[in-house]
Amino acid sequence: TKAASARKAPVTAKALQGKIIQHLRGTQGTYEEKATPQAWWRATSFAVNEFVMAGLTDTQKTHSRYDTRAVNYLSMEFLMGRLLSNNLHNLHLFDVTRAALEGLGQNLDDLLEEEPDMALGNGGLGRLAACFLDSLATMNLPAVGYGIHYEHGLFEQHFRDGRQIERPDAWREYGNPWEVCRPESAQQVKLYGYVETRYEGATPKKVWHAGRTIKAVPWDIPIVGYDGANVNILRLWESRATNFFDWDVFNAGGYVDAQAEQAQAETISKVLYPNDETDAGKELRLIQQYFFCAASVADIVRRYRRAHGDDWTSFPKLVAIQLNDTHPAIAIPELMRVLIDDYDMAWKDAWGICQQVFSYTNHTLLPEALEKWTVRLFEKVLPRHLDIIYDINHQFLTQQVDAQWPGDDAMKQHLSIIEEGHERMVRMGHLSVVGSHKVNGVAQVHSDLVRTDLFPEFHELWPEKLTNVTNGITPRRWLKACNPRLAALIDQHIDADWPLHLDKLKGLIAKADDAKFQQAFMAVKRENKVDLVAEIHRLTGIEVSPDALFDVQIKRLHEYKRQHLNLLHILALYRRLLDNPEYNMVPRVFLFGAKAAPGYHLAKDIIFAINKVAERINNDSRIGGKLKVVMLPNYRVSLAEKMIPAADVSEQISTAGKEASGTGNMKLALNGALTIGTLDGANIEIAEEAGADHCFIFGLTVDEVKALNARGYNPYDFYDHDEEIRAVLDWLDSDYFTPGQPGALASIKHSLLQGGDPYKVLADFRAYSDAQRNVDEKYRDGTAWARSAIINTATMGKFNSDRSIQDYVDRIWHLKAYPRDN
Ligand code: 26Y
Repeated sequence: TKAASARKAPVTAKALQGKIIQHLRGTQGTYEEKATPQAWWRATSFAVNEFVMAGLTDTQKTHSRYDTRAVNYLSMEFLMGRLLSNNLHNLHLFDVTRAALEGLGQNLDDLLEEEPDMALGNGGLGRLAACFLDSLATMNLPAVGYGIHYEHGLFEQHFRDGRQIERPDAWREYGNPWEVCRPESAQQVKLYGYVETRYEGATPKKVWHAGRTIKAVPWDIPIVGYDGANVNILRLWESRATNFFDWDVFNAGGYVDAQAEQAQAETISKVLYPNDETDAGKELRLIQQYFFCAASVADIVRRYRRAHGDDWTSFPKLVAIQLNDTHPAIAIPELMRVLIDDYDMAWKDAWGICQQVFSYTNHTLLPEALEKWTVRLFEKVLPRHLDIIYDINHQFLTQQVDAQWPGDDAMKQHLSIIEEGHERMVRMGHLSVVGSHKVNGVAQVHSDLVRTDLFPEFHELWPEKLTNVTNGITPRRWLKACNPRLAALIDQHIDADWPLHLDKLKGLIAKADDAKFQQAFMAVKRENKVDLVAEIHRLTGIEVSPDALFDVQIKRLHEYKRQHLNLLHILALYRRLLDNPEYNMVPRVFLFGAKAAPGYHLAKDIIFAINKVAERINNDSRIGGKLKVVMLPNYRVSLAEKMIPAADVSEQISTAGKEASGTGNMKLALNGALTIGTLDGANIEIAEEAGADHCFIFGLTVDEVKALNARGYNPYDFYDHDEEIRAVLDWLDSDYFTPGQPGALASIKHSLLQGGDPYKVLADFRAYSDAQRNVDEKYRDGTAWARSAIINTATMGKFNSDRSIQDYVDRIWHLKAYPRDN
């Protein structure tokens, strides 16, 4: 026991100091007395990189020696966050690096803050991809992540007079020590143009004459597994102008035009689209999708052919491709195109390969997030792929659908990949289901709804295809690295290899009633709160007390996630306190972190409202500091790592049926926060694991929401009959929170009344308020709270992303682990 933490670092502090100094002088061109914290961070990262690269080389040799089957995880988003701390922990270099730096007069914690977040994702979907890469490497599974090397990740959020302002994120303005450019593996990607049909042999041949060719240059980021495991790669494609197409223009005096072409080509990987869940159907986004899918498919085919040449029989045995939502669905017709057009494979054989290779993860049921592209746009950008999609659709409708439902034209229309209407559309979800052998949802209730509500006919047609893989999170980043105090306490009581076998946390259940352990556990929580108090003050100037209950809602801003339900309840508390200064409540700090999509006006208004309400409440001396509200700016992975260890309460209050899974809910519970939540997404499974006594479940269930919709929901029923609801909504509409600007917050009330309250905020308000009363009461009983907090940490083993990955391996990928030879 305690083996992992006792494991010796692969280097002494002294030797490491030498490496850091060498990089400071040799690669940074500076020296100890002059170096900035940035330069120290870089030098340290380069020193660590020597160990990373050694692991990478060993792993790659192993994979090629055994000709391993691998999964290729295609995702538009990888929300990696910072890498130094993670890599130090996974390599068991953290303590020795701290010591080495101390000897050089540097503090590791300070240097870690120098690293910009790698924010190449919006939220849950992107962070899930990052957690999965950590697990795949840790489990020694051959895997490559494929994505886009965005020059600008998710925007930086500032507040100006309480309103969200976006600034571009410049994560690699000064280069990034973790990435390696691989120009030798660059690919060409074609776009636009037209398709010619050549009648030469027995079957007519289609030839795509592209209008443009773009170069895709790969940047590799090593993904370090935990505890001496493999080092896999995340390969991110950057778009460049091809260096041969513009010489004619150039030589004819078109130097400036040639630059314009270059700028256009480089636009493709310029910026991450900041929308999650609302598909705007923009041409550039389709081009981004195709760009990285085409480059990735070409790379996968190149790797295969290096070992197998033109013998395709092993291809489906060695290649699995996972589609992270429908965003990379264009990879399906792209692989068809490559096999048929470039390698002369028969249609049937190519299709057989595709269906064995692809699988698709669905992350949402929200209709506005289901991707559709107009046929017109497809025809313009990807004419050959449109042909192929028509062929796929024709085969599917005339063979499979007609066999199952003979002569049923309504069913054909319903299941067709092409949606008929005044503008014809390509349905990417349908394409993904038809082209994959497995389709999974991301939590049990979500997968059930995928089967019953989203794709019921597909489920009838292929009863084995739709399945569930409940999401998970990596305990290395989300407990060991972000909460070192709790990790150290856990190490004292159970085997130190819990970061690999998270079920071992169950060993803490026996300590849940132990007064000394309770005390130690809550002392850790309090120290984490003290750290966060300082950070809150640094970021906002607001002073809060670590003795208050810390109530945390951190996630993208969305109506369905209902930050405004939380806000209405805060207003109710404030009103109760003003009505009765003796109103009995535990002092509470409500903490928010959330970015709104720049074009999502109501979401931005909710941020504005939270900030304005916070301003008024935080400066109201009448309520004796019992209530504080703070929205921290620029919520991102590195800020989550500071907030989660300090949370007492985890707000997971989406309308039932709307949050596919949630993963923040898992991180917070793992760090000892108690969930207040609806029976939605993974909350259901969290409550099952922790036990109902250790969570605060409230509100309408999925079935009750459906029934309410069926009989007709009228939010005025609640506005008219619940005095408190009416009072807080009217209050928001006054100028109390925005002096001199009455109506500045009117859009919220408007959406909840005239707008019909699509997310049932008012219907759930009373139940939520009652559940919050229970939170308050439990917190007064320190022992009961400590017990529940411990039980939450102890029972979250299921939500290890290693378990999710094992489920993918067993049900979908069928991979074998290959520990590296060294
Ligand atoms: C189509 C485009 C606008 C789009 C871009 C990003 C659509 C959706 C997204 C991102 C979706 C997302 O992050 N979904 C979340 O995935 C998590 C991981 O499975 C879930 O836990 C979470 O419930 C879900 O909202």
